[in-house]
Amino acid sequence: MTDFFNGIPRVAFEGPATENDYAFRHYDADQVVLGKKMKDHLRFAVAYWHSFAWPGGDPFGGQTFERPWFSDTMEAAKLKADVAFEMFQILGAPYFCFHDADVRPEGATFAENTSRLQEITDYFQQKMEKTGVKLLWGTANLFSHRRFMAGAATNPDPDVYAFAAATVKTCIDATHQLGGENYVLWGGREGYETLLNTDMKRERAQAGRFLQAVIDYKHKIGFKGAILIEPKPQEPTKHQYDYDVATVYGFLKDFGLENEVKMNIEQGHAILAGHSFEHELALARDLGIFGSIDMNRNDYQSGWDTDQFPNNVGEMALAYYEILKAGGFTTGGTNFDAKLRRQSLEPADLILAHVGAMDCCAAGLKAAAAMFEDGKLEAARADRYAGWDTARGKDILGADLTSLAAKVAKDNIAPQPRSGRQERLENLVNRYL
Ligand code: XUL
Ligand code: CO
Repeated sequence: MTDFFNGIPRVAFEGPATENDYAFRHYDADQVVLGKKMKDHLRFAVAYWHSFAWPGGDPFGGQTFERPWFSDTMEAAKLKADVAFEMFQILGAPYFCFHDADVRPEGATFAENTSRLQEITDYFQQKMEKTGVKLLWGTANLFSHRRFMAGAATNPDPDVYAFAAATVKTCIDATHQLGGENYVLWGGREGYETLLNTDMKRERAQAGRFLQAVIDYKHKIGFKGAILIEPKPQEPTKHQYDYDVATVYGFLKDFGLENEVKMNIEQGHAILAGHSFEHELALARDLGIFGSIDMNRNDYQSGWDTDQFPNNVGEMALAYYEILKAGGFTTGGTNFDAKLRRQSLEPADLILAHVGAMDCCAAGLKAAAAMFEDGKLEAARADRYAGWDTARGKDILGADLTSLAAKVAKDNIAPQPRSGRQERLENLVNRYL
């Protein structure tokens, strides 16, 4: 045991009336909701990078957090792992997620990066066996190091593509060894700063080839997890190719990968793309590519990817509603891609941020489940489209323009507008919160 979380108890469910900060008011892991335990609906994961590797910097100032593992040695990386697994257990979080660069210090060469990642992977494996904590997904950090400043797969330099591909191979290997249930690709630098120096056609083709190579490798080694792309429109680049769910779907179709890849959808990224979270979730579901979520929230005023812990239950209820409609998670889960504010210095802040986030997710899930079970929202939606389920509606959809013109003239069709009933539906949704 380290002494980092000294005095902090394991967090348990105590119900809404409790005064205890270190307790869940809504998240009761074993409570059955819609025939499934809450923990199996939500499948919570802690993001290693924000909680254990992020130093608290912003564009105007550097490190604010002081952590005993902030140094470049393997010893420090192991201390970080010790503390991380202590936190997973305090929270009862069943999963975690990591990038290679969060868990091992950067080596001088690719070979050194690989051996360090292997050493930490073995260390994780022992801890996972001991604690029962599992890996939701692994990923490669192809955006922090300066070699990736002009992109990884989409770099103008083939050697960077090669380095990125080699790195992804090692990260899929690590994920596979640890029984990871997914592997994520977030292309933070796969985009451009200025079109003036960018050959978009070439870069897009490189990204497509890279993804095909990832899929080939997954099948070659028998990795059974899902490959997930995480869309984001911009930041750090001015424009990112994986802009949003719709854009990525077009890209997947283009490269014949729509049945091989699913989406990891992040709340804050949806907002940056000018969508709601539920829009991205619903679209991915409808396209058959829904995979997993990065749960967080963006500040609605700043326009940055602020990666705050989620706390808007109303929004979260709508998100989980779409997930329930998708049939729930299969390999995916709820990863808290969220970081403390830089003034939140205490170890307790890390725990309490997750406690609140897990509780809000549980409250959102319960509201979503009630809404789902009640069926009133779906009934109203179905009623709005009822005309399309009639023989007349089906005939209209099948007809060509000439016959429709003849029909409208002959039958003197004069459509009568109907209310969309938005406020009525908003009132209905609020009743479940
Ligand atoms: C960046 C982001 C990443 C991915 C994993 O905005 O969300 O942390 O989740 O690379
Ligand atoms: Co994310």
